[in-house]
Amino acid sequence: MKRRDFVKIGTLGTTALIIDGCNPNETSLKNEILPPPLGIDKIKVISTWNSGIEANKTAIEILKNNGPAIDAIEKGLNVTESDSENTSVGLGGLPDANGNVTLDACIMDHNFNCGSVSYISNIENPISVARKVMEDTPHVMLSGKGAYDFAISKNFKHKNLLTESSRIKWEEWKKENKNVLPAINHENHDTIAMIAIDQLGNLSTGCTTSGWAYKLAGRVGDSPIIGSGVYLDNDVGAACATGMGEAIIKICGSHAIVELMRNGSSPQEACKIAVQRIKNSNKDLKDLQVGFIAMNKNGEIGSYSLYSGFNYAYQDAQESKLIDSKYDLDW
Ligand code: SD4
Repeated sequence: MKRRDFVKIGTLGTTALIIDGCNPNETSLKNEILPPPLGIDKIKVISTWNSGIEANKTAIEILKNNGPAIDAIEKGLNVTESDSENTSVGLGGLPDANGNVTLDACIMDHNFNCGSVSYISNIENPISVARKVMEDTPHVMLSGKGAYDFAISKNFKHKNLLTESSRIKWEEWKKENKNVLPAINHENHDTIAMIAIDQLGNLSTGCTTSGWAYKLAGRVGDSPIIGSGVYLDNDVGAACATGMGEAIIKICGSHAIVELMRNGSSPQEACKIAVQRIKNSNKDLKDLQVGFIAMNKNGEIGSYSLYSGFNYAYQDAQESKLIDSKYDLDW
């Protein structure tokens, strides 16, 4: 009998012994990489803010049916993008200073594939356009008119995203605030960033937003920037961000968290260290809210924000709940 080979499958530590046929004269045992065992107990979704609860419900159904995490992310985020009540994402998002709604979104899968659109207008579901950039082009990021034209070429429909109530808010802002930007604080947020793990143990992540309300025309935040708004290494974990994009970009926030997890930090510790970096790298912390969520390869989760008031939605096969994030400072 030849050597018995035992195959260790990835980080799951599963051991498989395959006997090749039953002929005693042909007693070869051969190595074969088996797919890891499926596990409905493995699936999990986390999303920023309470609007994540509804998005997670759509995402978890996909995962329960053994769908891939990337589908859960796209379809889950579509829910929030199409919710006209959410004034920070997609339809109904607050416009820029000129009254134009411009959107940022990105998506990343377990094989380092990623796609992104920034400064795109008149397309309700930018996360789906980002996925098309990832899958149908050799590029990672399309922006502005190019991103819009690409979306139209892929049969996305032109749509006016400025709802009547968002238009009225913008008119009031112009009148009352003399063009001073509202703070990104506990009252002005709701960008959705999501992480999902599927039955095969693969992670995906994505983020979609209309960005900072009444921003200068042309402004792009952290949300479409791979490494800032989201990052993922399937051997380690994933992280994503909400809050003031300018501060998140400066420390490549989501990438920093994944690297911290690679070096042994728990998701919670890694998010906290990233927030501390933001605290140390900005002199004026007034109104500077940032929040991170993270999940490692084993499905452990964590979060941290600079100020109180940040929460995130958790969903697994059994339960859905809103978790108050740990934080550094009280408002
Ligand atoms: C941005 N990070 O455009 C986004 C804003 C945000 O909750 O997250 N708001 O900077």
